[in-house]
Amino acid sequence: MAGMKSRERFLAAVNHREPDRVPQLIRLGKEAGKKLGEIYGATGPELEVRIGNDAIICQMGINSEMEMSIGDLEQGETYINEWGVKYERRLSFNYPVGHPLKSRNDLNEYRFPDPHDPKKIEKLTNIVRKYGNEFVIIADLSSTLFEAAAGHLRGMEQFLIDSYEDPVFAGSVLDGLADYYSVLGIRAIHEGADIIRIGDDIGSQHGMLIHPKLWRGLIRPRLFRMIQTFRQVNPKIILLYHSCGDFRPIIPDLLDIGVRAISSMQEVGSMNLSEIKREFGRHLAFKGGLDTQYLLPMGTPEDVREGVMRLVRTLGEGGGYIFMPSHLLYGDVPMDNIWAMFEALKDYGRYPLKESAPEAGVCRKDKSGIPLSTKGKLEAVAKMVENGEEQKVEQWTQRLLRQGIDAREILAHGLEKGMQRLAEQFGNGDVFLPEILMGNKAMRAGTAVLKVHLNGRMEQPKGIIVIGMVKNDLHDIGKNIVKIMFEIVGFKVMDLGANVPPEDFVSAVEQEKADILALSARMSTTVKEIKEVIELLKRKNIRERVKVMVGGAPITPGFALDVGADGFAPDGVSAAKKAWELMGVKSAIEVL
Ligand code: B12
Repeated sequence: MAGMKSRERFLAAVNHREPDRVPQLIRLGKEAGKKLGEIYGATGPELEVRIGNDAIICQMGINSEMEMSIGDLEQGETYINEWGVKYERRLSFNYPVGHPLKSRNDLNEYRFPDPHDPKKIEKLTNIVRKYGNEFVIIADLSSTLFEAAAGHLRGMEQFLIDSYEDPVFAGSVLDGLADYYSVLGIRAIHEGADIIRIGDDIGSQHGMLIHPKLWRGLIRPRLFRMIQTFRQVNPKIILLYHSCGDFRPIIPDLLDIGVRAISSMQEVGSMNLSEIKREFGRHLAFKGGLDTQYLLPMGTPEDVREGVMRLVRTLGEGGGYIFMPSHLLYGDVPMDNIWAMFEALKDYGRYPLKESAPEAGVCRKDKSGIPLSTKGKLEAVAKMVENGEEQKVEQWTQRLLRQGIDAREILAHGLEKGMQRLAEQFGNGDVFLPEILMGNKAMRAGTAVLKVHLNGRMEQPKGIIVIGMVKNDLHDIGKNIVKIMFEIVGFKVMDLGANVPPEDFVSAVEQEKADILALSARMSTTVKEIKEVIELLKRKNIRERVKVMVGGAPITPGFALDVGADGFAPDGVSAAKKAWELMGVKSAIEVL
């Protein structure tokens, strides 16, 4: 099987046979293309061949203009294309900013571009001529329906409203697109394309962007019609469907209507890749999967190696897998990680997979002995908390612990940092309550892992702490972090929750024989409640029996002093250190 040609290798994999190695189709964004282009001295398809791709994709759909250079546009410069869509140059993208179907009536006058136009097929013809013998040629007709209608022709919000308010109109826009792409697809097949790629981004991090029922009503029948048309021209034509994000609910539908391969296999939401391989792997081939959100830009080369190995082993058994990152490679991916990805695919992608190279080795260390880019890994965890990715936070926390990263580091610079950033965004109106709650859940999943880990190393309870939000204050996210920190460093914590009246604090201190009372206030309007609690402790003659710690964003060290508190701390980690100090433990600094 050694020395297979690219074409043979790719087709074997798509047809569920094990080739000599896992085929590759890595797509390059502008900056990554430029960097690699300089190294390899090539551009375009030639560069793709040089980096080892086994297929060439020819973008023919409406979204091809988003990334292809339309002349050399300046930042902010705009142009209107033949669809009537207005694009604006933003960073390295051309964003659709104006839509031709401003009102529903506009559809009556609207003329779709002519799919018979000879220019539409020129690029594909050249690619087939030059590369068709050796490589698989993919004619890419995306964005095909939903994304083309919503993102380009009508505007996302408008089209979503149309789908509910006026499904006949929404259907007519989609029919126009389906007709256009059917003709273009037929021409591509005649021209020699091996695979037709169709698709729209209909998935997000946590599920589908539109309800599967809506997709089944609006999109599925039109895709089916297109696929039937293509099959009439060439019964063997392979249909590859692409969506980013989580689109698992409609995978059975795709199989039903004749799709034979799917991408981009982002492992988010319900896209559990091993389950998907188990469930659909006999009939569907998969392309993509290597994470471009965290792993490639933020992981270490070792992480990337491990990621490639895991992916190839999860999706590659028995063929049916084409290696690719889950999106284009963008400029944020360090070159070291790109090389690590290439190398790892060589090492782990040979069939039979079980006999390819052993597990990735341990992390390389820099001079200070700290694993390379610990910062990047912690940042990745912070980002996951921000995204509310509970499962991922749990897995990564475990993983970082296994890699020898200190639990306290993970807590302070990963989990807590993510939560704090999320809260800031909430304050600015950039995210809303659901995101806050999901972030909170994700953080707790991580801290649960850390707690077990740290408790094992800590001494027995250092003391008892009563904690709560003062009266009228419901902001318990920060307090929960502090509580977890206290527990992690070995305190028994009695949490009274939020909106706690002064009397309840005082009686809990008495009943629990608390060593420390930790009072949290998050609003300028509730900080005065701290004073009330301390006054009541005094009136009950128990002030001297308990240390009082205060905290919360509006609290300053000066305020703490004024109200006669024993300690203040600005965040969870320093709150825990402070608590040890208040207990008279000299080595508090060594604990955290
Ligand atoms: C999330 C949030 C909410 C959520 C709370 C959910 C929850 N379960 O906590 C919801 C939506 C319910 C909410 C409601 C309200 N909110 Co609000 N909310 C926020 C927000 C965005 C984030 C707060 C947060 O969680 N921060 C993250 C945590 C990690 O930080 P932290 O609390 O500061 O905690 C850290 C430290 O302070 C310290 N710490 C905390 N406690 C303690 C205790 C001790 C002993 C120690 C040592 C240290 C310590 O360690 C923590 C960890 O690092 C802030 C905006 C902002 N800019 O922060 C507004 C904010 C706090 N909210 C505000 C307001 C006004 C309200 C509402 C009145 C709004 C309304 N109209 O409904 C209500 C009031 C509800 C109530 N009665 O409490 C204002 C308060 C303004 C002020 N005057 O101070 C803010 C600042 C927003 C703003 N734009 O001004 N809110």
